[in-house]
Amino acid sequence: MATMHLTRRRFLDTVGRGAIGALGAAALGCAPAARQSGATGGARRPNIILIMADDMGFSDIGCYGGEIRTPHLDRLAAGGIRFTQFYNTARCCPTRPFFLYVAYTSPHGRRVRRLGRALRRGAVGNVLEEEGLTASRCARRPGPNGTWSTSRGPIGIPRGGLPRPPRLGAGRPLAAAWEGRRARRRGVDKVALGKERITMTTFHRLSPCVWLPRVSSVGALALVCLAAVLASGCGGGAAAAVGSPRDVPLKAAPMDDDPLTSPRTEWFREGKFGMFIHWGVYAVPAGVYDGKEVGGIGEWIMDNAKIPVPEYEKFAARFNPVKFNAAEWARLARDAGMTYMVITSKHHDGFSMWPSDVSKYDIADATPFTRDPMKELAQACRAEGIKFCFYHSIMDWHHPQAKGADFATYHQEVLKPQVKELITRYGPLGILWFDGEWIGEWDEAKGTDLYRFCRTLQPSLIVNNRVGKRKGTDGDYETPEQTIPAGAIQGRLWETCMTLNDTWGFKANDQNWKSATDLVRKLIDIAAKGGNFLLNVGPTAEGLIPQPSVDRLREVGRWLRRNGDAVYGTTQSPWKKHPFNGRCTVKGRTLYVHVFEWDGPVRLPGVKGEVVGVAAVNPDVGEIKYEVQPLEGAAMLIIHPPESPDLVATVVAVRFKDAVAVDEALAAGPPIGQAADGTVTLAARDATVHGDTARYESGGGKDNIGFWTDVKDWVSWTVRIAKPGTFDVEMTYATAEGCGGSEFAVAAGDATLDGKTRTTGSWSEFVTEKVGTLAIATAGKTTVSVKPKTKPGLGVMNLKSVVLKPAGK
Ligand code: FHN
Repeated sequence: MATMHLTRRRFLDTVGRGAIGALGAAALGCAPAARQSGATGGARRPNIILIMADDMGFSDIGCYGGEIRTPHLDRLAAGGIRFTQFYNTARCCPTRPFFLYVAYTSPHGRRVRRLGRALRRGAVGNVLEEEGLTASRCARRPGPNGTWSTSRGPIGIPRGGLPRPPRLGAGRPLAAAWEGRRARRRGVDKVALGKERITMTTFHRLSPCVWLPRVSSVGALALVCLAAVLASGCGGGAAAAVGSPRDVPLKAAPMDDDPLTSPRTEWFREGKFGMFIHWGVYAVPAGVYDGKEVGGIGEWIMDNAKIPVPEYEKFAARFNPVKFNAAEWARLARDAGMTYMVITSKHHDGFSMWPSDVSKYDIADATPFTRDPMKELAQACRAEGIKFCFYHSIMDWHHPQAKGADFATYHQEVLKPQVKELITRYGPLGILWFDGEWIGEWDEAKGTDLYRFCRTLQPSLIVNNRVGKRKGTDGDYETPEQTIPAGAIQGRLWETCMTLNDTWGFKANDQNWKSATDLVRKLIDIAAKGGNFLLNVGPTAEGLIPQPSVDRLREVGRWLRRNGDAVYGTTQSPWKKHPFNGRCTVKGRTLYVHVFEWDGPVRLPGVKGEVVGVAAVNPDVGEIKYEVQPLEGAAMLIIHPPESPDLVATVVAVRFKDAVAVDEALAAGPPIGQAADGTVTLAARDATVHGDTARYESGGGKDNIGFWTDVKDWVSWTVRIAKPGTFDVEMTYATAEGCGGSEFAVAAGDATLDGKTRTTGSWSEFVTEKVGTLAIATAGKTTVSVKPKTKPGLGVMNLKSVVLKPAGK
């Protein structure tokens, strides 16, 4: 890559002229095409001279006054990407190449921005392919001595993409930095492009313009500003930085839409990572009452310390968060890479954090604080492009009618009116996150009614499953708490909520903070299972987010800024169990391999489809070497450790020619073998679930297949039998009252065995029963399955394991 030094005056001159050119081009508007089609010979040369230093990746394009490798550019043009006329007989130098495309008001602004991002990631290939254009010659190494050839010949993009501007002191030329780094290894400092030296302040700001009519610097400055306005006007802002989520708007949808695929939940599925905020009166005692530390989570102090209502109300009178700064909270969420924020409007203590017309126990009437923090936060989030959402507790320890027979009054005269206030005053909201639904006064019917009430007020709203009784059909998505499911939750959206330390609400003495590395890896683990991560902060009564939380969130954000593409908008991994210390996610034709710890090469069995490129998402980790070895009709992808792995998680992007495809059996990992005594243990966590309702559930003592409400769903395991024979089949399962009597068949290869469950008392009272015997005559790989036939009750069973024991042993 060449570096050129230009005096500031020359620079302004250049940019000025560049801008004139761009404006000129823009003014020429649609003319360019004509110009293009009208063969350049006759048409007046565009008054923009661009020097497209080849490192912009249009290697195939070739510029430098050289002829454009037309077939390629024409294909680009054919794909609707209008930058042909730039390169034809022209040398020019855009301050931000893509700005120039936008200047052309190309209708493909979004595509151009994607191309921009791809360029930076050196993934031109797949974008051009997505544009239906072949770009075989894009990703190539820089010239032997690290300089970019100035020949008219194409030079490409360093494998692994273009260097991201390292965070250097202002103004330090990038190229030099890039070359410097190489150079330091080689001991030279600068490289040249022909007789010119180019300094690039940021990767895309190439400054030389070597041939344009002179303009005064003031004129140039004015034009630069105009160009900036143009850029912001036309293109809606230049390419979003790599690693940032798409800004998906809230979208309304009919009441009976399917949350799993509805446009209404698109932003949620894209965003992946949110900030949970437990903030309220409980931050005043901060875990201490009567001079004693109160055990348990901070926001439960009223209940844990059995504080009488009048006593607890005194804390409200002391709640005065003068240091609260909504913009700082919203910015922190954005800097952490979070795309939505869920704050407690009212927790179980019944205190309303907004001025409510139906309660005097609120921020306006019960505290000295005169502002509406929820209004300020809603505005600050919108300014940062973060979806604003509310947590709201159905349980209310303060309101006299919120329990027992009076609950109906509380329900109709407080709960629903307050929910309406929240939606209509602070909306449109992203999510209403209900909680406290476990009280006896609440039931499914009320849940369904409240769900419809919310969605009628705001059809684009998302509502969690705690609007009902956390059944698999309640609300729009599941909310595992403080735990990450062992496997992907099939057929339902889900979101793990978790504390940064051991409490949701602020406790002064709780300093048991998770590390940033642990948090990033949890986010990856959750994304690899198709879920969202709602990570909590508990601000102080003054309105400050504890510094340890701030530090960790910022660090998570730094990792996401470099690797976010491998999280935002991804879908779950094809591997249920990852044969390496890490996880995988998928987006389009790219498989992202997130390696937590390198223990030699990563081996991924079962890859199907042609791998067309492997590169680190964050090029700072260096080059990625890989191999693809044949494996039982598919392939084993082997990825070698890079020079400087990311100690948090190294993300490798594996691009496929077509869709990411994996052979499930091979991906499921090695078949389950027999123990020394010939026993085969088939645990729920290792099962492959077929169907949409049944799924593996873990955490909270659970370790079984549950939610098995569809008799068509079934489970299976791949087993390798070394010692064939007859086996006693034992099954460990549980069924609630009235749910026993499900008939099922256990099969191993061609052998089958029928069985019937009985009521065990509850979904967590497991029994182990012998179902019968099965003969497995041949050694080798076979599939063992459990398929229900009938289901008299709500669910077939909760299945913990199936064990095959050599008969008579
Ligand atoms: O009791 C609450 C608890 O205080 C906290 O709000 C969590 C967050 O998900 N939800 C309940 C416990 O499940």
